Amino acid sequence: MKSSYPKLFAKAIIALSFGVMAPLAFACTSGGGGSSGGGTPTDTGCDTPVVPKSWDLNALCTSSGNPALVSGACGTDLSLSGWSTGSVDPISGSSVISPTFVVASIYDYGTSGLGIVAANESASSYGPHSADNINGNDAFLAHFTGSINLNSLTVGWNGTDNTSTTSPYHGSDVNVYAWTKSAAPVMTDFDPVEPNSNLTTSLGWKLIGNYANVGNGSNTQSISATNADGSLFYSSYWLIGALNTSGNDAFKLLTLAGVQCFPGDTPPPGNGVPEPGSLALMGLAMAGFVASRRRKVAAA
Ligand SMILES: [Ca+2]
Ligand SMILES: [Ca+2]
Repeated sequence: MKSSYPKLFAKAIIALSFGVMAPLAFACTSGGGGSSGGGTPTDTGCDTPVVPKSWDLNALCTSSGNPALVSGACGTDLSLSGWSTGSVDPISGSSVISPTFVVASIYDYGTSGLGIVAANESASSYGPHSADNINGNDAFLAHFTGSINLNSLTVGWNGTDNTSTTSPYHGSDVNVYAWTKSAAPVMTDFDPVEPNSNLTTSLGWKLIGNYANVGNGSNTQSISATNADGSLFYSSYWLIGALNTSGNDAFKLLTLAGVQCFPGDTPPPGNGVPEPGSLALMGLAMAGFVASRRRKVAAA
């Protein structure tokens, strides 16, 4: 079959265009879709393949003292920070509920898992040192260096199985959210009045699941974070806390597991990668620049 030179040239241009366009067009579609036949990429996201990851927080998180205060570094690709609406009035010294999240400490209780100690709580044996929703809602913010789809967690201790008759804790509901914006989350912007309804997409948080009375020990809580089309949802920031308002929940976080995109595969929310909108604007700016150059060349 014969082909003229201009036709080959046009085909090469079309092929090049697709080669450049495809990563931008499909950057937000990640995982789940798999590949289709015919050699045409339908998804340049995280599906082929992803890297299974797991984090044993008791082993990985750097801590010191007794009880052991966690520094925040948990291995090479995860850092944790503690947040709570539990606070202390700076003048009276009494316990108050803050209108926003404020920084809280994380302590490592060995195989019982990590707990959150808010400013109005104590890290001692009898302090409410778990992630709880009494006197303020406590939460862990997990920041991964990569783009992660969290798919399970375990708790080392929970309020549901607590045998103490004097403890107010008799539940262990765990609430999981993922961050959706390109800029990092500002935790002090969080409005805790109705956390479950306000942690919406308008604030940048995507509700992944409200898991009732998560078991401890060998129980594993599955997490399913997907996009509307069923593909896996990835983010570099995940919020795991006792964020409902029933006020009897408590747990200590022991492990996290998920899958990670290959580096550069999909922009992870929270790591400052341009959003599709700004990529489109960049494309328009480039088109304008090229057109301007052409006009100048024509005029010369
Ligand atoms: Ca606590
Ligand atoms: Ca609390």
